[in-house]
Amino acid sequence: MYSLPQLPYSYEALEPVISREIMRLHHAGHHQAYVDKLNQALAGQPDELKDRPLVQLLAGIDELPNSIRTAVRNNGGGHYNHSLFWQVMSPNGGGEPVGKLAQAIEQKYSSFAAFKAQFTEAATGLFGSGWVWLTADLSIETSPNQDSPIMNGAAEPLLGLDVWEHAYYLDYKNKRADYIEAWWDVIDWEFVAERFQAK
Ligand code: MN3
Repeated sequence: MYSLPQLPYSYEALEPVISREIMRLHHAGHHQAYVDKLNQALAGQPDELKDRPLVQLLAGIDELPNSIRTAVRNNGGGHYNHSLFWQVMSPNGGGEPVGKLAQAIEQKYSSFAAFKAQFTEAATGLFGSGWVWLTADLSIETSPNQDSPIMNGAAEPLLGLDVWEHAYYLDYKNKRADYIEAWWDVIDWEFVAERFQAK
């Protein structure tokens, strides 16, 4: 059985970038619902599927039984994506990465500012609901709905940004670009760098 992970900070910790109200609804409401529906989908399935680690469950999404494939895609994806999203943010976040991650980003994008501009463009341009990712090989990718790079068999992403309206609408209304711009102030680059160096 999957369960809702605790946030590594309080609901109000990311204010003013993300309000207490959004964090509470997003974590205790939306994320909890993904966990509950994932558990419902797996109930009655063989132990092999129930016991399979989430990353492997999602990597093998196309081989799952028809009857649960869409539910696991949406809700297992939602659980995985949000579990990462909470961790890539911190009340002490912001600034720029340092060390090997900083060097690698500069090598690939020429500067952190250029990387930030490209990531922001992908996030503002994504139509509808979805996510923007910094993948393990430092590419910028988007995915619709609750899809995740690991569903294509790729390595786990380093960083993800939720651009579903539920992530910002209460605070920013239709101004997605303002949410994205503010979000850079809460990115936990230390956490992202640890993921980068652990791969
Ligand atoms: Mn969300």
